[in-house]
Amino acid sequence: MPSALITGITGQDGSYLKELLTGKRYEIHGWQRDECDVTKPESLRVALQQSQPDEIYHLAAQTHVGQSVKDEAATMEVNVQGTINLLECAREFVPNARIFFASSSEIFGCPEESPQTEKTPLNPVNPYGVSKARATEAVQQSRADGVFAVNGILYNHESPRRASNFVTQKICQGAAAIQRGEQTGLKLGDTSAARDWSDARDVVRGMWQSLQADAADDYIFASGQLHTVQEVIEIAFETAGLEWRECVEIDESLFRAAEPCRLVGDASKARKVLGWEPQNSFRDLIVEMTQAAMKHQATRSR
Ligand code: G4F
Repeated sequence: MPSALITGITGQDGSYLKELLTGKRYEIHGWQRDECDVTKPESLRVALQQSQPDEIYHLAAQTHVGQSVKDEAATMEVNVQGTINLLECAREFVPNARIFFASSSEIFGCPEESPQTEKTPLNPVNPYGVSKARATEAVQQSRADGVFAVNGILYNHESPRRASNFVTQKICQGAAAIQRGEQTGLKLGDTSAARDWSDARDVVRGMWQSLQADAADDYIFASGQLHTVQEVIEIAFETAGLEWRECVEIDESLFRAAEPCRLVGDASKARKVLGWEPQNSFRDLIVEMTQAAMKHQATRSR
């Protein structure tokens, strides 16, 4: 029976990955922060020696871009030092383990080219992007030293399990709450912002596929399509049977000082080498998230 260790197992991606690997009959070891803290090497050493995983999926991170501006030091400690600690401990105590690192499109920031490929130069524009860029390079260094270490360069990926501080879920839950009369309006930042959104379940499948390949490498996981926050609003409010113009208010305090530019990914390498095939479309995903939010809120208020 293969074994896998997932850091950040309770998050959106970790919970889907746990389900995927359970279906493949893996023995799963999951860490939440109170069980093993990646910023503490001693805690890592004990946990790795006990679990002896064949595969490690390093998903734990400070993942909110806005929060990274407010608390840069904590973002760097968890995202950069935490990843370096994990790479070093794994090399020493489980040298044959295959390691997946959840990198981000934010490493490209304002890139020279669009769409981006695995060869596009890094140019992050916020502390979160800088932290993921440094950790991505640490993973590449580890690979050069002989470790089977993969960077999955993940563009935005969403699902009904997405936390509500990310814009798609904020909109879908907001529309559902307004429809039930529990909320009167929804305040948003820059609705012209565009992202390359995928379904988290498609991305998680790619994580697993990347560790089954013959050799370790870097892979972009993205839809290759840009959509705006405004499009998310229109699909979600239409699904909830509401007129968005009567509900959405722009709040300039929610605008970000530094936005990345045209982050859209070319996933042809993952498609070709790993046979990765995303299954869900942007529209279907937003409809599903809105319907799930309506169902959840109805159950809660019963
Ligand atoms: O949903 P977001 O907060 O996601 P963001 O910043 O793109 O980051 C996510 O994707 C990255 C790439 O995969 C990950 F690395 C990262 O960990 C995270 O998963 O914001 C999306 C866009 C931004 O342009 C933001 O300015 O939506 C805009 N936006 C407009 N109004 C808002 C809001 N974002 C949030 N969170 N809340 C708003 O009210």
